Amino acid sequence: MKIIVVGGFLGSGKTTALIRLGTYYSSLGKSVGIIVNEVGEIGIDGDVISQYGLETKEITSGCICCSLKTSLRATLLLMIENYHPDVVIIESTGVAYPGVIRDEVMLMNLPIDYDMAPLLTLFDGSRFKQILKEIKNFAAQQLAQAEVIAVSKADLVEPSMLPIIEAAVQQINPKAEIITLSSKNPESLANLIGILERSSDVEARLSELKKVVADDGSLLMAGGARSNPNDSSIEASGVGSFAAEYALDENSLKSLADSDYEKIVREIISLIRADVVKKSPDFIGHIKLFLESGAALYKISLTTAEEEPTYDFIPSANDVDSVSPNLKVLSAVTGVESGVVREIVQKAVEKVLNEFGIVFEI
Ligand SMILES: Nc1nc2c(ncn2[C@@H]2O[C@H](COP(=O)(O)OP(=O)(O)OP(=O)(O)O)[C@@H](O)[C@H]2O)c(=O)[nH]1
Ligand SMILES: [Mg+2]
Repeated sequence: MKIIVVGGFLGSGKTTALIRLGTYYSSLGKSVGIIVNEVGEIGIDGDVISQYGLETKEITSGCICCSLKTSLRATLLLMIENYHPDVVIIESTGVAYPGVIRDEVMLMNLPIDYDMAPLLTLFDGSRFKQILKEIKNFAAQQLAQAEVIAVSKADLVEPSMLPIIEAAVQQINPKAEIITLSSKNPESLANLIGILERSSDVEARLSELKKVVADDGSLLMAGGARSNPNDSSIEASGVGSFAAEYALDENSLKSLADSDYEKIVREIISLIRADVVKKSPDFIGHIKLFLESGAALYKISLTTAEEEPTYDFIPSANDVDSVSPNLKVLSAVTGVESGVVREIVQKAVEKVLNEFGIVFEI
């Protein structure tokens, strides 16, 4: 079994990359299990990944590098027992220290032989300036343990900027191998796949870790240096977040045209953005909405204050009658407290659903 841990700040392209990786390994006849951790109580990525026919387990309501280490172990063991995956891909939250997750997996004494792929951390090249401005120290912490750093969304980066970004990232972590990645460029994915074929030296890392493991078996902090064991990566990131799921009444959807669904998600995200910008003008993070009408999925996502939202329409892979229409919203942004994010999101969703005459329950 091969284990791949994918980290990187909110919205850096982790889910997009792992869907492509998972689909590639499946095409080779390998069974692929994906574990995705999201910081809110409601997860969206698990639903998205499942649409691609990949076996997915979600861990929500916290971060698997902080409070949810035991959930990760339980989920991984269950997946191994029930599904016998050849490849397991673990997506950390955007506010996790991915190195801690990799180390925790190594310390689990898994009852199966496994190879650990080099620790992969994505760094969003298209948000280079915003990352430096908003979360420089936190991003550096995330990158500190990476063995491979993929400068992601390379298609959105001015070609002359790429070497500058690569050099800056290399300075943060001189040991890491730096590559570029773009969902629009199959060659960059092939390169990544080649690199993930390699294995980390688990024994060597374990003997390093033995020096810094606390009595209860958990790591003391990202990077294994001694520090406050209660350090939370979520707090360190300065990100406020809120996630909610709204059940939508089927009858009230009947009068909608297909094109209304796109309007709904676009309007909600633009209202949320407008209010977040008032509090945090240069925010970065990930605001994502996922509306499931039964027949189709409408996904929209925003990762900075100024960008155009990315909208996707995905025909539903599920049986139409088995799905209850719902809307999931996950907002995690810098510079706004979670309670305020909650107010902003609830206000925006309720306004737009009411406008379209949709009866809902939270
Ligand atoms: N142009 C471009 N867009 C990308 C690329 N990779 C991801 N995106 C877009 O960036 C947004 C965030 O991508 P995700 O894959 O959801 O990012 P993530 O890191 O999983 O986000 P969280 O799990 O919320 O932290 C989505 O709108 C993607 O479509 C890329 O290589 N190029
Ligand atoms: Mg994701």
